[in-house]
Amino acid sequence: MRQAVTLHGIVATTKMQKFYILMVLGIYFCLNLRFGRLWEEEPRGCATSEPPGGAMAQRSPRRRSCAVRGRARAMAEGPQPKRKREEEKNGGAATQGGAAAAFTLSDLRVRRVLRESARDKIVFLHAERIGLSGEGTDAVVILEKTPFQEEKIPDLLKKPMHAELQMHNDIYCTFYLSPPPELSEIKATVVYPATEKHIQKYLRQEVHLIRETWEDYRNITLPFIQSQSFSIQWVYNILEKKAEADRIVHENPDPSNGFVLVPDLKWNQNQLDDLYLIALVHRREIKSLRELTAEHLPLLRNVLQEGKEAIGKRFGVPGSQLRIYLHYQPSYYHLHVHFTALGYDAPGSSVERAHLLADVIDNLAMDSMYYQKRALTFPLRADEPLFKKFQEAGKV
Ligand code: M7G
Repeated sequence: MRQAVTLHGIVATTKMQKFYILMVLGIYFCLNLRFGRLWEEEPRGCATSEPPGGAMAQRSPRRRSCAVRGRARAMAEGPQPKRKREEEKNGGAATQGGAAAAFTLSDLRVRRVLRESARDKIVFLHAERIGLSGEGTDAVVILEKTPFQEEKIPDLLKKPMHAELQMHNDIYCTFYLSPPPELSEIKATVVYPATEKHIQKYLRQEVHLIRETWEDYRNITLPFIQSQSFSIQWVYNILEKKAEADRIVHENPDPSNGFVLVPDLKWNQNQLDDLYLIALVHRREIKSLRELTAEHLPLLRNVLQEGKEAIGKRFGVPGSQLRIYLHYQPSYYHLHVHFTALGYDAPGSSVERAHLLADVIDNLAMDSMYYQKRALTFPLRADEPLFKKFQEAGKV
C-alpha cells in the first residue's frame, strides 16, 4: 500500500534510511561536543585569507560559498558607523557620500510594477516616498529572491515549517514550503530619489539593435550622453572612499593605470553562483569602450590581471571561470569592467552588449584606433531618447 506522502515520509521511508539518519545525527552531535557548533565554526575558519592560487582555489563550491559567507560576515562586522548599523537593522538606508536622505523601506509606497520575470524571480517597482508635505518622491525598488545557499539547503527540509502537498502522481509530487525567515531572504535594491531615466531603464519596452559608426558616435551619441547621462556620483564616492570603502576587494592606486574592484550592487556575496564585481578605473575622462586606444593598454592589462588575481585570492574562483567584459552602451559613462561568474547568465552579458576585455586588449594591440574605426552594435529600448535621436537621423 502506498505510504502517505509528506516531506518527512520522503526523507525517511524505510528502516534502513532511518538507521542512516540516526547514524549521521550521532556523528553530528559527537563532533559538536568535540569541536563546538559546526555551523558556526565553519564560516569563521573560511574567512581567513589565503595566498594567491592557494588551497581555496581547489575547494568544492560549498567550501567556496562558505568562504564568501565568512567574508560577507567579516564585512558586515567591519567598522561601520553606529547610526548606519542601526538603520540597516530596521531596513533603512543611511546617507552615504552625501546622496539621499535616510529612509526605511516601510516609507515607500508601490505605485506600479515596471517589469517582472517569473524565470529570474525578480520584480522592478516604481515606488514613491511621501514627504511631510504630502508630496511623493519617485523611487525604484528591485525585489529579487536570492539564490539558494548550498549549506542551508538541509535546513529547508529539516526545520519545522509549513509544507503543503500540492500534487502527487506516481513518483512525482510537488510541495509548497513556507521557510523560516532566515531561509527565505529577498534582496531589495532601492534607487532613491529615482529620476525618470531610472524608471524608464526598468520599464519593459520593445528593444531595437542600433549599428553605430564612429561618425554616429561623434554626431549623435556623444552629444547626447554629454547632455543627459546618469549621474556617476556613486562611482566617485567609491573612488574617493566616501561609500563602499569597506567592500573594496582590491585597489591599484595609480592615478592613470589604477582601479578599484568592488562587489557589484547586484551581488549579495552570499554565494558564488552569481558572483559579480566591477572594476572602476581611477581615470575620469574615459567614457566607454568607444574612447579606448592603445594608450589605455597598461590600464586594461592591470584590470584584467590584477582583477583575476584578487578574485582568485578572495573568493577562490579561477580566472578561467570568470567572464570579464565591458558593456557598450554602458548605463554609466565612467570606464568600468564587469567580472561575473562564467556559469551565471548575468543581465547584459549577451553578444549585443558585452565585449570581452581580453578581446578588447587584443584589438587595441593590433590597431590603436580600432574602436574609433569600426561600427558597434547595441540594443536600445524604443522609448529611449537616444533611440529617438537615431530615428531622427534616419539611422533606424
Ligand atoms: P553599466 O554597464 O554601466 O550598466 O554597469 P548596467 O547597470 O545597465 O549594467 C554599471 C554596473 O554598476 C552595473 O552592473 C550596476 O549594477 C553597478 N552599480 C550601479 N550602481 C549605482 C552601483 C553602486 O552604487 N555600487 C556598486 N557597487 N555597483 C553599482
